[in-house]
Amino acid sequence: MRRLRRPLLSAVALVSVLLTAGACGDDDSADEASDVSLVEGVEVEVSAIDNTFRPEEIEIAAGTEVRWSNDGRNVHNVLPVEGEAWGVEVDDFEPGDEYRHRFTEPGTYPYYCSLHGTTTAGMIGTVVVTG
Ligand SMILES: [Cu+2]
Repeated sequence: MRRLRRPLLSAVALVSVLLTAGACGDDDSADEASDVSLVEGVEVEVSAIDNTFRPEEIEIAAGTEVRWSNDGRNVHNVLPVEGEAWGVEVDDFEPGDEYRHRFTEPGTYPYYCSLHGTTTAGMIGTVVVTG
């Protein structure tokens, strides 16, 4: 039970640290974010448990950062159904690990865990990014 519910302040602090640090290895969206107003101080969390993403679908404004945390006892991954522009592999997403990605382009981004699901069933999730 490492991951207790965190107060919002903590999430804001985390985002601030990331922004201050400038280079975040997990967030590869910075380059394409120049013409999008970033949603600062907001982080939407998806919890990966065994074996479901919770919530399975989230809706966010473009520029918002999503944090996936592995709150289960198994390794998982987060793979986009289309492309390889984001996502995290099992080695970097063991129990207790987190992965962040900032979505800057409106659209629907389905994803899945290839260990416990397919692109259409099982351990799947969707990020809906509104403009
Ligand atoms: Cu999984």
